[in-house]
Amino acid sequence: MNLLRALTPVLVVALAAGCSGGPGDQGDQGNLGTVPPAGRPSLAPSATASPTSPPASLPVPTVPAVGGEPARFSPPALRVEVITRGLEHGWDIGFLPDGSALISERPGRFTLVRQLRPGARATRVSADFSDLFARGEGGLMGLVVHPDFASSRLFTTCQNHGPGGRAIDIRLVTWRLAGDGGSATRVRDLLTGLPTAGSGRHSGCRPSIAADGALLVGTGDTADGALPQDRTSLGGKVLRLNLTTGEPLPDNPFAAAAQPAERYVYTYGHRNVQGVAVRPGSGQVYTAEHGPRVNDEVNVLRAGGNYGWDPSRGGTAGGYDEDVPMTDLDRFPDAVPAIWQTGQTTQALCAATFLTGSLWGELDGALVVTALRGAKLVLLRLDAAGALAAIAIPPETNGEYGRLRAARLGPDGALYVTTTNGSDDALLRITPEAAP
Ligand SMILES: [Ca+2]
Repeated sequence: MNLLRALTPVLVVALAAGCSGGPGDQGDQGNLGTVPPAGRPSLAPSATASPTSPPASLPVPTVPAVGGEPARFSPPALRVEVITRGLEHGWDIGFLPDGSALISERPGRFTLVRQLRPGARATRVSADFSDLFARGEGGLMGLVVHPDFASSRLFTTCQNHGPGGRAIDIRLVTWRLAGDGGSATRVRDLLTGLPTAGSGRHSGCRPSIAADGALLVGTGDTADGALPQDRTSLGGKVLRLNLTTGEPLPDNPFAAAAQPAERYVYTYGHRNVQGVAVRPGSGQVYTAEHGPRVNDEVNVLRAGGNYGWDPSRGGTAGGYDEDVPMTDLDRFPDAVPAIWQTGQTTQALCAATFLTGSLWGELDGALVVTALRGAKLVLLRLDAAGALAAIAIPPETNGEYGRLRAARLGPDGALYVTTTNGSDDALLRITPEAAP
């Protein structure tokens, strides 16, 4: 209980600041939680579980959950700089070869930040969002810049599609940015048919590019209890596809499935995945996932793995029963336990990315996760095999900036984070205080 005792003073302050509100993405900020792990895999995820290696029939190992609190470490002091303000729910950040950053904002807006330093000039990028369905948690969401952007000027977003205000689906859309950065035009719908809710709830949706160039997409279950365990639905999954063609990759775990949607599925049994991070040098992929009122999760992905969320209780419960465990090992003994759960309060974990480079000193290699409701960054140190070794909450970003959403490592090695409080949101640049 040492961790709990250490956090108690902060918890009291956070509670005094008020912590009402619903679960997940729409919750209030300020609820710290206790960061206990609900599970620690005794069988470390294999470093060979890369996106390129698994055969379709790879069995998911049985990994017993072993409770226990993680070790805590004291992070070095961080410097936080406000690069720009005036954003509205900055959802994701893409870095361009000219040193600028492209930000997607949930109501349906691209903003180009021309320099990555405080006081940077931010300009609007005109784009057609006439079909965007921006409601609740849905709208314009994640974004990836294509690796060949210097020649193609392509980037791909994930967004709710609903012309005339009627929710149709969530889709991946590829855009081309004009040479002057003043406008973006649609090139193609890369993938359509991701389910959506009329409320916008649990829309996901985080694209990230894996080490092998595959596009990985974390999706949400749209608060439909049947979807997470239904491998023929694209909701409540991590998808894996070709960034150029939109086709599922031939070495996906269910590539031979009769139903075309299932061929995209890399992992299933998820609730709402909004963080997808590729561990440098290992090919391991980590996700951050919203829990219900408890147990947000950080997971390491295994191709074909079931992550154990089933609010339909095997189809016996109608609707969406959120009292089931985030990883239901009774119903799915082969489900893959999280490497960390937030415990009895929700942090509303959102984005995830790895800190890498000598700039970060002792934090080099740590996984950083943003929290919406928790309004903080969480740092996770992993061991060589990929299991959680220790955890820290930097005080500089604990409540100071409100809800934090996007997290991407910039070309300068600094961490860039967006706030998501709804008005005058900021792009933050975060580096170790001791860095030059
Ligand atoms: Ca799970």
